Amino acid sequence: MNDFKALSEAISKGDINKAVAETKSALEAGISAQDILNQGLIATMNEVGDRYSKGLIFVPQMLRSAKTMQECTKLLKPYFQEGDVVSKGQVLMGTVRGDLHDIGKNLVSMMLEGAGFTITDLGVDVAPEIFVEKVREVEPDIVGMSALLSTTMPAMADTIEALQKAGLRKKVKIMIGGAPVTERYAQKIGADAYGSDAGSAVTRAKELLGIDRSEE
Ligand code: B1M
Repeated sequence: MNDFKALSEAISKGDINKAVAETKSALEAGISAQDILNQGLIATMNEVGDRYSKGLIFVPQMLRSAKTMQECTKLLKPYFQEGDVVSKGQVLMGTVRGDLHDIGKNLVSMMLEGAGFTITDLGVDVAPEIFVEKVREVEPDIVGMSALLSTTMPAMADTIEALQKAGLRKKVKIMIGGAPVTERYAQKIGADAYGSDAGSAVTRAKELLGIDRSEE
């Protein structure tokens, strides 16, 4: 187990320069990008969330920590590249209506891109009708939806319904994820897959498109 105390403190305080320097030195020390991500960055954001729940910090601090984490994540991106590969498939990605959380979505997009998928990122607060419009335009293989609030999860079901009404549902596979989302919820709303984290999102995406290891 690596010690990410200094990195963790810098993210908690929202000290971007220090956090970026710590991430760089961890990489230089040969610590894997995966460990930095899981044990350093994500673990700290979970702690930040806990402190927010307890009323110890407020939204501006949470936002500052989030920005700091995003800057650190950028440094890890090259380490998640699987090499030059022909696109494995087109993924249309967005955080659903009413939801502004994008760190998880960006991470999932980054890992999918690294694994050879082409990403069209619609950003945050994406209304069902925008998903529909973009599915027509981009013709993706997979629609990926992220939600971090229990109050915005229903927008995933609304989006699936909108795609159904537009006659597009059968043309795409749908994958959902985000902290409050579960496998059960995915089944309930008729999504094709649930990704619990960025790594499993890549595995699920490959499964959805029938890409097995021998084809990689
Ligand atoms: Co918000 N927030 N937040 N927040 N925030 C949570 C989610 C919360 C759990 C904090 C808490 O109370 N403990 C809580 C939600 C409670 C609930 O509904 N269950 C909460 C709240 C209440 C709020 C506000 C309502 C606060 C307020 O204003 N009073 C507000 C809502 C704004 C809105 O969206 N309309 C709000 C605002 C914010 C900030 C803007 C300040 C900031 C977001 C900044 C940003 O994203 N650019 C923020 C943050 C940072 C958090 C926490 C601390 C961290 C989220 C995060 O980035 N985690 C969060 C607490 C927590 O989650 N522990 C919290 C790291 C990230 C890598 O993980 O996003 O889970 P995650 O993504 C993972 C997996 O979930 C999965 O893979 C990712 C990588 O492993 N995954 C997918 C995600 N999407 C996927 C899609 C897939 C597959 C897998 O397929 C397509």
